[in-house]
Amino acid sequence: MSKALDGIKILDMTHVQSGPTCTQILAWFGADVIKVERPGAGDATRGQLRDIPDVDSLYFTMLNHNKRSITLNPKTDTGKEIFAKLIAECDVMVENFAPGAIDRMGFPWEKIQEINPRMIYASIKGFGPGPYEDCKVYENVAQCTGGSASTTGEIDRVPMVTGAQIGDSGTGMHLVAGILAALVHRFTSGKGQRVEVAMQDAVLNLCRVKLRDQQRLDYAGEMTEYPQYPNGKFGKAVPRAGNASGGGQPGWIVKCKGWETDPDAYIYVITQAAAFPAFAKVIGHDDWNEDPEWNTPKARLPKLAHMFDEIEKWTMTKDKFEVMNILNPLNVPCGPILSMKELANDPGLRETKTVVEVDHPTRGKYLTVGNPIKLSASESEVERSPLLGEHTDEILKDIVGFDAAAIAAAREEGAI
Ligand code: CAO
Repeated sequence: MSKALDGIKILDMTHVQSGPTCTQILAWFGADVIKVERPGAGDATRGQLRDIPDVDSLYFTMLNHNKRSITLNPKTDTGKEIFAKLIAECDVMVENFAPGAIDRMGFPWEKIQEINPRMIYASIKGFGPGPYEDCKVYENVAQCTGGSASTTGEIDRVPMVTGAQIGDSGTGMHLVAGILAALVHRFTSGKGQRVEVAMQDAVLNLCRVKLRDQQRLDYAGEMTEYPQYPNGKFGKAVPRAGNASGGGQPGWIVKCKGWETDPDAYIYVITQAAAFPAFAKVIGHDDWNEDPEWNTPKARLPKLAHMFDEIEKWTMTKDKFEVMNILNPLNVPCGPILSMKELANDPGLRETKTVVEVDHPTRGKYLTVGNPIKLSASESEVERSPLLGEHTDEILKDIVGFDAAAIAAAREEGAI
């Protein structure tokens, strides 16, 4: 089966998480991703959070599948020559170094365009143009500056970062969309272009509903579906709302049987209006269906805390999967809190290759998340991440046109 991005070459100057997430997706779609790494060191994540001494970390392997690795120092003379040739031969260059790092290597955008006018040059930075444009940024900085931390957490408690890597992986996914749009545009324009995503912007985009709520709050001074209504206080900014659904249908996390000992014995339930009568009946509150104090969404709004307490009395009599099995046929949207342990062993996720086992020459077998984007005519097979510089010689021969003597000289110079 051919792959969607067969024939597309990516010059991958990414490191850590945000950029590698982007290029890994492109590799899964079939692009030839050439990961450029500093000679002797490589991507810093190869050595971070290591579980096995001297073996590439899971941090690295799980973000760099299906890529080739070349060691190259573009700051040396021969390194510059090789890098220029790679720019000439590739379709897309992706980087997420600190602001100005690629310019300092001697390759500003103007020079890249001169070498290859069809090049799509995609970058991730922490912030867009403005007072913070030179700052270095990691995941949680982006979550804090993009509106996520301010709106996440328990009511009246400290701001919270979330475990989902919306700053890094979220930005990487935005960059994928920009690169694919630029590739399509190149078919008609014949020209490359710059694609830039700031981590702050990507997080804010993912928090778009909270900017919606800010304007609703500015207008009305309160928001009736937030847990602060009607007894708590609203300030000037969108407050943290615990586990409130954030949408037009009230939801909350409630305890299930076993919660005393199992930290994940909980379920999220949403009291969607259309399914409420059946939901009320199954939890033993058929009386709510006749009572005007309960039988409309508006009437229920000031009593959501009490309503979820009553729901919880019922969910605590069943385990989270029993609750799901009872509520699903009633069209009540709900989701058990699944731990990483449960997800790792979920047969359905293995079946769809969303969770896959990969074999690695120095670490052995490990689990990873496969491509979550399923294309019917371009299936993704997850291949192990490359060892540092594993493909240096083959790339220099096949793409750069170096012979064995030139490769040996480049190695002697410290360029590769
Ligand atoms: N050969 C030689 N030098 C290389 C090289 C190579 N193959 N690859 C990178 N380098 C050099 C860079 O040129 C840079 O040198 P100068 O500062 O002298 O120009 C140097 O390595 C360090 O790069 P850096 O400043 O990007 O790395 P850092 O560890 O200090 O910062 C990070 C890391 C992530 C904070 C920063 O890269 C950044 O802000 N990136 C943009 C935002 C981003 O993507 N953040 C998410 C990271 S994932 O959590």
